[in-house]
Amino acid sequence: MNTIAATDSAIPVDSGVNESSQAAERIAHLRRELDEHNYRYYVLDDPVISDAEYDRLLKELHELEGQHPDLITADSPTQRVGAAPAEGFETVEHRIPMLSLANAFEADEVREFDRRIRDQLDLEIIEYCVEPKLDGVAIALRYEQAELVLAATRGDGRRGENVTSNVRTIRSIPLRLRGENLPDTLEVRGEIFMTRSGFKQLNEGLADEGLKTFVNPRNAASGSLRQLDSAITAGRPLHFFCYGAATTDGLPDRHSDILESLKAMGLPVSPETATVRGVDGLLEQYQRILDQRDGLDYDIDGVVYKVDDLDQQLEMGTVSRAPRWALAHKFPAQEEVTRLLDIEVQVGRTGALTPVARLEPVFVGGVTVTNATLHNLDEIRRKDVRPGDYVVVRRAGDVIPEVVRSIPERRPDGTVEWIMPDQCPDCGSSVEQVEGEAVSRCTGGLVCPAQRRRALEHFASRQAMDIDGLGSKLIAQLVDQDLVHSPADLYRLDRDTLAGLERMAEKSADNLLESLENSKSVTLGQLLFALGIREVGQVTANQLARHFGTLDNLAEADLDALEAVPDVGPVMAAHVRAFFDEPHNREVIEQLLAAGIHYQPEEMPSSDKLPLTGNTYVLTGALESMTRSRAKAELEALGAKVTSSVSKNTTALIAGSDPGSKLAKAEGLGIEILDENALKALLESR
Ligand code: I6G
Repeated sequence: MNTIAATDSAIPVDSGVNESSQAAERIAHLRRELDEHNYRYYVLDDPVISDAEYDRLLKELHELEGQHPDLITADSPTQRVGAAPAEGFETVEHRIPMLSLANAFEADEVREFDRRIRDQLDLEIIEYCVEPKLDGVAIALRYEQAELVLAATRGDGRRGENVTSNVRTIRSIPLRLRGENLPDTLEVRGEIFMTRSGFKQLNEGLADEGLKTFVNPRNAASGSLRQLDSAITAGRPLHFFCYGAATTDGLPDRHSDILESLKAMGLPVSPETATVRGVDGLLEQYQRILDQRDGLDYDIDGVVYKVDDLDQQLEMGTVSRAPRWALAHKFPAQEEVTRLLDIEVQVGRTGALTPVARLEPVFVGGVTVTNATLHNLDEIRRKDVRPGDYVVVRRAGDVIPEVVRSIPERRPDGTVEWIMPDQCPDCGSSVEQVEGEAVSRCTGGLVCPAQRRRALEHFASRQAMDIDGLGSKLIAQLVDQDLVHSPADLYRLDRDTLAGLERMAEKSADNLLESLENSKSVTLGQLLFALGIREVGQVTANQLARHFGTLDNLAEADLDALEAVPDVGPVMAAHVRAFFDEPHNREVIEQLLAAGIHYQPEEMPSSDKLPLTGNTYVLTGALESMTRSRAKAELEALGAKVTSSVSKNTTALIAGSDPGSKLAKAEGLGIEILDENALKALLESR
C-alpha cells in the first residue's frame, strides 16, 4: 500500500508553461490520496485523516478541476454526483441472473442442509463461509477495465433497473478498482444499506421539514436509490458490503479468498464474515452474529452459509434459481403485524400517564408480546394509531416492545381516534397536560395508589436500594392494605404482618426482612436515585453524590450550586430544589436515616479526574460478593461508565457466573474479560 501523509500542502504552482502539467500532477496526486483514504475508511475501517481533512482535499481537487475542466475524468472522486437528473430508470438484463437463496428458520433445517451436502459430495465435513445477511437492497456492480460502468438492482433476478448514476454517489463503492492484474470484467454482487443511526437522522430531518418519513432503513435505502436526482442520493447515508462475484474467472478458488481479493480491490466486505467447519461451526457462528445483532449499526435479518470450496459449489449446482450450496438462516423477525385491541393508560411514579397498547399476542423478537408502549398522545397521533387497527410491533433485543406504526390500508370500519382520559384511572384525580410537554399527568400525588406503588417499585429496584423479594405484586398488597405509604414504612414492617400476606409464608417474610436489612448500607448515589427525584437518573444521582458528598450538603444547595454539577441544567436543578423544599420528602429522608439507612460520605475528588474516567464496563452474570447494581454504583463512583451492551467501545466485560451471550459477543470483539476477583482488585486498587 502507498504511504500517505495525513495532511498534504499544495505543490507551489509557478506561472507559465508548467502550470498545466503541475495541475495535472497535483490532480492525479489528490485523486490517489482521496481513493486511498476512502479505502482506509470504508474497507479497512482504519482512517488516518479526519472527515474535515478529507473534505479539504476534495475541495482542492474540485477547485483545480474547475480551473482545468479538460482534466476531469469519470472516475474522479469529484464526479460522484451526475449532472443531469434522469427521467427514469432503464431496465437492464443481468448477464448472469441474480439468484435467490433458500431459507431456513430452525437448526434442524440447517442440519439437513449440511447432511445433504455431505451426502452428495461424499465428505465427512464441509468448510463453510458464513456472512451476515444485510437487510438492504441487492445490487450488481459491473467493472470494466477496473472502472465502474453499471450498477443494477436485482429486480426479478433477470432484469433490474439501471441505478448507476445514484450508486456512483455512494462513497464506499469505488469508482475504480485498486490493484494490478484485475479481471477485464468483474461483476460484483452485494447489498446497499442505510445505517440505523443515519436512518434516524434522515427521518428526523425529513420530519422537521414536514416531509414523509421512511418506515425502516431498508425502505429508506431503496427510496434513496430510486431518486431521480442523484444529488439527493448523495446526501443519504448509504453504504455497501459485497458478498460475491457473478463469475469467478481470474479469482481464487474459495469463496472466503474471493472476498479477500474483492476487499483488496477496494470493495468493502462485512467484518463479521468467518469460515467455519461443519454444522456445529455454522450454528455457533449463527449464535455469535445473533448476539451481536442489536449492537450493530445496521439491520441484519439472518446469516448466509456458503460452501467455501468453489469446485464443491459447482458439484452441488443450482435448483429453481437458488444455489444448493448456500442457505439463508433467518433470525427471529424484530417486526410483526398484529391487532391493537385497546389502549390503556399506566400511571408512573411521577404521575405521568403512559398509553399502553394491548395487543393480540404476537411472536416477535423471540418472545410473545401482548403489551407495547405507545409513549404519549403526540406519538399516537403521529403514528396514526387507533384501537382496532392493525399495527407494526417491534421488539429488538431487550428493548421494550413498541408500536411502530399503524397500517391505515387495513383499518377496519368504525374505528375512532383515541383520547387521553381526563381523570386518573387509578385515583380519579384530574389529569393535566403541562404546556409545552407531551406528557399528561395525574394530579393526585401520593394520594394516588398507582403513583405510590410505582415510587416503591422504583425505590426497591436493583439499581436503587436493591431489595430482593420486594416485587410489584407484594408492593401492590402493601399499598392496597394501607400498610405502606412511604419508603420509610417498609423498614417498619414486622414478620407477622408480612407472613400474613397473600403468597407469603414465614420463610419468605424472613427473607424479605433480611433483604431490607441488607439494603440499609448503600452508596449515596443509590440512595439519591432511590428517592425518585424527577429527572434524576442513575448517572445524575452519582454525579450529585460525588459533587456534594453528603445528603445534607445536597439538601442545602441552591440553584447555582446545583447547576455547577456536570449535566445538571436549570430544569433538573429546579426539580432537585423542589424535592428538598417539600417538607414531606425531608420527613421521609429523616425516617429512612432513623431506620438505619446509611452511606459512606463521598470523598469528592476533583471531579473530572476520577481514576476510571474514560473507561466503559459491561457487567454480566451473577457476582458472589456483591450485586451487579452495587458493582455498577462503585464503578461509576470511580468515574467509569457502565453500559448494558457490549460494543467496540467497551473497555472490559466483567463476567460473573452464567455470563450469557454478552461473553461471546465480547470475545468476538476481542474485548478484555474480567472475573469477579479482577473486579474487586480494580475497585480496591483505586
Ligand atoms: O441475497 C443475498 C444476500 C446475501 C445473497 C447472498 C448473500 O450472501 C451474504 N449470497 C448469494 C449467493 C445470493 N444471494 C444468491
